[in-house]
Amino acid sequence: MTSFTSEEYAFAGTGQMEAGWQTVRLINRGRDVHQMQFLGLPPGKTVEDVNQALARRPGYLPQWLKRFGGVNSVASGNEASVVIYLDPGEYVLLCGIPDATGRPHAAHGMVRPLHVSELGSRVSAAPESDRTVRLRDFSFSWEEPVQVGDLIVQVSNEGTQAHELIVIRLAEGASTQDFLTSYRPGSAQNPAGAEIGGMTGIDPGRKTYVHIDMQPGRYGLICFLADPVTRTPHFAYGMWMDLKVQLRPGLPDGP
Ligand SMILES: [Cu+2]
Repeated sequence: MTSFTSEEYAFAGTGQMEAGWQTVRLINRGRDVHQMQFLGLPPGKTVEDVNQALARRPGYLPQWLKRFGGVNSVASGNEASVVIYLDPGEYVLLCGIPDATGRPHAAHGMVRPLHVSELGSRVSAAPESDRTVRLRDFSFSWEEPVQVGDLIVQVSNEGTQAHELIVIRLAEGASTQDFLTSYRPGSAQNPAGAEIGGMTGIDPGRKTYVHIDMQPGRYGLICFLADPVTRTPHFAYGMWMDLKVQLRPGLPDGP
């Protein structure tokens, strides 16, 4: 497991990892919600090119970046982890969550280079997953009933554009639509719920894994990524979902 920490506005952690399946944890020591995206740089592109693109169009990541996933939406004082497959090459680690003015934290310095070396001698395997959530243009599919417990959920992108998964633990009586309605960039508090992690953007065809601690209650799944042509966020096309998690009736309470 490789751990990173986030605060306003920087990541701390290693600058070098090995290729293959890697468990990545983000510990958020900041006040704001943060994420850590693993973005592959194509040959000839540098971190400076990413910074320049963000300076020109703050809200949009360049389409030439390869999206490998990463830890999404960790609230202040919390941590979350994912398992993602890294190819050898050069990467940027970046937080694309907007501040109150709509500028991504990346524009304040949450951009960091990472070198991924060739596969090491230790062969890494994909984890066994308890559940699969499929990302499509533009919906989530997650079979119900949802199990209770610390789950390893496979997140696979079966769409034609990049998608992300943000998991919200909803407040009593609130829905995912309530969360979206009361969502304000840069605000750490949303009366309708709190972010508990998820997977940052992954390219079509990519499979990743996220740890989610599912307790009885209600959850929301949201994709905030924008369509590259229309600039409309995917949730506005229907890419959100309400999930209910309950203990299975008829089973005795555990020890
Ligand atoms: Cu999406």
